[in-house]
Amino acid sequence: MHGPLTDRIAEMKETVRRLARTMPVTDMHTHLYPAEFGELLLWGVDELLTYHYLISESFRWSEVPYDDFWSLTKREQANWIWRKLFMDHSPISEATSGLITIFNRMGLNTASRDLDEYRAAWADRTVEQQLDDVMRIAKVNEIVMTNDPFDPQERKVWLSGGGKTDSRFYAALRIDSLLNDWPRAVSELQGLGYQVVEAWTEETKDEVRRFLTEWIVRMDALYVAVSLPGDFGYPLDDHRSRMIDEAIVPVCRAHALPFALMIGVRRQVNPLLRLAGDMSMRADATAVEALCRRYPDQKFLVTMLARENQHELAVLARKFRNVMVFGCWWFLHIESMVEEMTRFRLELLGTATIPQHSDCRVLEQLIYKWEHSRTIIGDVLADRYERLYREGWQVTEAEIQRDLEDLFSRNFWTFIGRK
Ligand code: HDL
Ligand code: ZN
Repeated sequence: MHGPLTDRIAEMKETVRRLARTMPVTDMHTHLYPAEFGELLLWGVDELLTYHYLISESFRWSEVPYDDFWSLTKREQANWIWRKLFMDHSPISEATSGLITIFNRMGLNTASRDLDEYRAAWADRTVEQQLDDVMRIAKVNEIVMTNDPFDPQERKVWLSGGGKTDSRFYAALRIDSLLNDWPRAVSELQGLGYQVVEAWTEETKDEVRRFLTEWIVRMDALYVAVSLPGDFGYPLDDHRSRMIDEAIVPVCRAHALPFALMIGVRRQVNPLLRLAGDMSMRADATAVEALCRRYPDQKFLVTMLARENQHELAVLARKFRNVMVFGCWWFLHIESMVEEMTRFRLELLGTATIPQHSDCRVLEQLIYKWEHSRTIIGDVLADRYERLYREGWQVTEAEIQRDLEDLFSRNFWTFIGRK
């Protein structure tokens, strides 16, 4: 590149924007499934409108009893949400504006605002067609699922030998109840034929390790994952620390799998909202610090839910190379937070981070969640390059491509030791 510095910077920024817009993504945490999982894969207009983010936003404009809403059919719920969040008020939140982006990218006439027109446009589409089109538009090549063996619908697919017919999808073994609801986990495990009791006996430890091993192998899981409340502490003289030290970490190490910690949830602060009733809470990063120090050869994928924890988590990743910070999770998956977090993550970690995952629950959300994130991540990266240009250091297009591939895909696969 030659010519005045300002021209070269402008040219670089356009290159970054173009490559960021088209770079294939590995989406390393979602709640999506391939078609063989049937109804577990949510897609279509009414599922998009009854996404739990939109349910909670709708109740801000209504005094109706929660149960009146829950007694409606899904179509009636969708109509109510459409009226509240799109007709009576402008759809400017991340989740509402994202739906308009989806409709527009999928070729629907967003000017008509006609919900039945949108439903009719997709009425004859198959889930396979929608899956192919959405992944193509979103430029998402690989999707990592959230797989819970205690979910009967999900378990049925795996126990019938299924779960791996679509090579675009990968499994992550999710074990929340082992750590957060042990009495329920004991009951579920007993029902699955594992000889466990609530007391942490040697036989129970062996059986939990057997459960983890069998499901890691059955799913070919890329990592083991758990969400934890903000008051998660480690090490403590408690069930969680014993489960982590004597079952989860030993099995993860035996299979060279990362353990993904998603910390800072306060579940069901408003149970009347059901899935929409969870809240964020500040967490204690020293728990992650203690785990990394105790297990330097165990890899930890870590994301936290409170904004207040983000900077210290990025600093922690500078101290422990067995931590990989990932994503702008849940309430942080809004453009202002993605920008803020991506900026100080790149300033503290360079490109050694996984800046985003989608956390999608409904298929078509891949389109807006990744379009918004790509743009922001690209623009922040371009700003970092601009600083170099002003010091006489020019990046080549190949180097921009490499850095974006690291951020959008390669860092994940390298960290988990695959590819
Ligand atoms: O626990 C999780 O994996 C969270 O992502 C929850 O599923 C949450 O309800 C969600 O959908 N966040 O986007
Ligand atoms: Zn999630």
